[in-house]
Amino acid sequence: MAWSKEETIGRGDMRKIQLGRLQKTVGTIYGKNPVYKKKLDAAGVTPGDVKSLDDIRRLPFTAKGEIRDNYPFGLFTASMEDIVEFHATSGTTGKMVVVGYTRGDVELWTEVMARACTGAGITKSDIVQNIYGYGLFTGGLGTHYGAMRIGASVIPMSGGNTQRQITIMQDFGSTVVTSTPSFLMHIHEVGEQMGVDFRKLKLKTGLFGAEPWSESMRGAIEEKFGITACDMYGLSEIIGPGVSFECHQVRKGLHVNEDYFYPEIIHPETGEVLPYGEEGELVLSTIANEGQPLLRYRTRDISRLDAKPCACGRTLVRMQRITGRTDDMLIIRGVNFFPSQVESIILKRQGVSPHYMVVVDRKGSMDEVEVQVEVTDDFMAKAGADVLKGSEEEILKDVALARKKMENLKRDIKDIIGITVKVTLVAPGTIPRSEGKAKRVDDRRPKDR
Ligand code: DLL
Repeated sequence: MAWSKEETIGRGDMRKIQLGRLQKTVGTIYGKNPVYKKKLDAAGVTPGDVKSLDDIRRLPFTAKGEIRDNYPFGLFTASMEDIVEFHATSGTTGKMVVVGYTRGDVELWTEVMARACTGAGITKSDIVQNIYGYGLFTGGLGTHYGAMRIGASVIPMSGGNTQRQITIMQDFGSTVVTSTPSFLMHIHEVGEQMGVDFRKLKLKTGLFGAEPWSESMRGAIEEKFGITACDMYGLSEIIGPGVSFECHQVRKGLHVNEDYFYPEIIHPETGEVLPYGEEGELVLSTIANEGQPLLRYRTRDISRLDAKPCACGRTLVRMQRITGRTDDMLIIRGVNFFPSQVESIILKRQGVSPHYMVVVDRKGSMDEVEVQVEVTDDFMAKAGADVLKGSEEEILKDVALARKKMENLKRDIKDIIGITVKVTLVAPGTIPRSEGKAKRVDDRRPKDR
């Protein structure tokens, strides 16, 4: 599909669009939502104060807790007559975060998701197997709307049903998969046991997101499936998937649909706005949403912005792939530790699979970390065969090799992340698989810390 003109306009023109939309959004919110009005009054700002884009810094941040505190519809600005769809995220604590969409919001969402699909190189000739969950989660429907808009044929699979996913891939000749990276890896694992060679299927492209994943995971997916894997980012509070997307030509950073979502990077502790290029917490303002616009929403996601035009021709600001979340960050003996960092370390080593779990516990007053990593089927089969053969020499060799793997991983983690952890190798299939977002941390420390 042809690109939207906003994807390639000059920075000055983009800023004009953004300012006009921001002013309108602040005016609407102030006029229509009493909770927001009170908040803006308390901060001493009125809509008239937003005269330039830099004035956005005068507006207060919005935190996830505020949406929860006003559960379910307290931050809506549109009336229920105009709301046509709901989505929600459950999260791990407290009430759900609910989002309401007007017809205009669904149109906007469809547009940004069509951009993401086109960016990934998907066309109307493609058959898209959409493995994101349909329901309150935004992944399924958002991807569905965008892929349909560009004229692709969408298979609304939703998550789960691993074997059936494989059958459909084979029988329908899916050319695109849209999924969380972890679930696609699980599909691969099950398929391998069934003797499926995914590289021989018609798949050529994948659109991945909804959880942190690394460049090494991209490499592993591309190699195992013989596809080009593109990243896509979003969150329910802002719209769902489609906030930003990678282009298949360059794949260096995700193009932010900034004519709809205005991005800033702040220092997570001080709230100070950081210049482009510096890493910090991503803050997004919706500047065209109608149902529940959010000003300066703190995503907790860590990224960096880059305004240099991309070689693909798009001029949209790019955000670097998400490296972690400020609230996922574990502080272990004073060192900041993002569990997702473990993934690329594991993927660089042979004989272990990218299924891992970070277990944190407290022994006395010390926090201790155990990284459980699965060995591959091949490694397991060889060791098992040696045990059956009763060949003492071979068994000892296997044990030595396993010990070396643990030592190597432990050293890599110490070198790259800076903390000493215990590495345990576990049998294939031991770490629980997820059909949606993967759970990588098991924090067993007492809650009253
Ligand atoms: O995960 C929306 C989505 C669906 C995005 C499908 C991409 C694909 P939530 O369930 O509200 O929405 O979760 C949002 O997931 O704040 C990030 O922490 C994380 N996340 C989403 N996309 C990525 C990504 C959807 N590409 C939260 N890389 C966000 C890393 C991601 N983390």
